[in-house]
Amino acid sequence: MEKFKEIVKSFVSGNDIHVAPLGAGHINDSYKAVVDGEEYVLQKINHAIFKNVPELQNNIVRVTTHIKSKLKEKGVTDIERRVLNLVPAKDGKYYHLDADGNYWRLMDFIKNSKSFDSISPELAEKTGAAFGEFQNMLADMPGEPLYETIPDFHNMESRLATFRESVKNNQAGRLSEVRYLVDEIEKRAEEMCLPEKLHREGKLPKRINHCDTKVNNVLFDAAGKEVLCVVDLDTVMPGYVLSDFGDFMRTGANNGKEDDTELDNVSVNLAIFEAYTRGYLRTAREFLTDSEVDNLALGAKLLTYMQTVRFLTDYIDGDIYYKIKSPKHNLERSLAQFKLLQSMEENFTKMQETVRNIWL
Ligand code: GN1
Ligand code: MG
Repeated sequence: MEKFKEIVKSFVSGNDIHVAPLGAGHINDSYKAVVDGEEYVLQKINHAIFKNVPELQNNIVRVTTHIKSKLKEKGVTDIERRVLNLVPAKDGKYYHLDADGNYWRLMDFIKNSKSFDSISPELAEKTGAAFGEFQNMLADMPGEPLYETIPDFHNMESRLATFRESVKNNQAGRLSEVRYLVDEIEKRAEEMCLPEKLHREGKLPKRINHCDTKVNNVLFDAAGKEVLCVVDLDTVMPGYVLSDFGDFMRTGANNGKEDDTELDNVSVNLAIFEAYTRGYLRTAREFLTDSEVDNLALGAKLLTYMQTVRFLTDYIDGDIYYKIKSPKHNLERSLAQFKLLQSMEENFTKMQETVRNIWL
């Protein structure tokens, strides 16, 4: 507790300081800090994953500053609830490096808000509109491209290269157990690298993406009706819009859980798929090109495939990236994602038609 208080005091002064755990991300550690009645979110940034914290924080400052100016232009009055606000440390930096080499940041806590961990079509449509609007507000952000906080984060070619390296090294001795899944991944490799190919041919642009479009990364008002803002901006970086679209479908349009061990539960939920597409295309319509729209449904398969690969890579490596809750957690996650992918493959024609019908 004393240590937490010292960290908080590197950002803001106060006499009465309380810190308690908050939320359940896979990557960073989050806390709620209350300083003389003022509420904040304190986070320890996982710098094994986000290796360049100053650049990471600089991205978030640029993105939130740009969104604030957009909201002002639109005449929005409660801007402090519509976008994250980073609190600078007393030395002016947007992070604090402690004596143990850990990086911390502080943000204002958005009051009277809630996020959802389960989904409905109504919620999916609002979430789609929120992420579309997020991309739309950032579509004209000036300056250099954002820093890639995790290089090649959603680049399938590079994910496969890493995966193949892990398979070759077999450092945890688990390969024989997962051979079948490795083969299933290889069968689909070429199809899943299509977006990278299209980009090289000049047919698919990169834009500012959120890169973690889960429903619980959207804050709603206390009644759960109106969207307030998009949070978790660590992975905001250049990418294909199909990635953001696809990652929502992977997480939201699944009848089961991401790590469901009951594989019969896992399948694509087409009502959620349709509702999110409706919301997303409403707010993203202004800036999207035909080739981006043509590849949205592929994005759902691609991000599900990518996550199958990422969880399996971590299992093969001996669980060095994701926090796990049981010894086979990464394998169970990978199998559940693969089941979802198979269901999307079965329903792919319907998914494409849904996108096309709403777009036209
Ligand atoms: C991680 O921690 P969380 O849930 O925001 C991961 C995502 C994965 C996700 C899998 C930086 O996100 O890319 O899709 O787990 N974030 C990072 O559930 O690797
Ligand atoms: Mg995240």
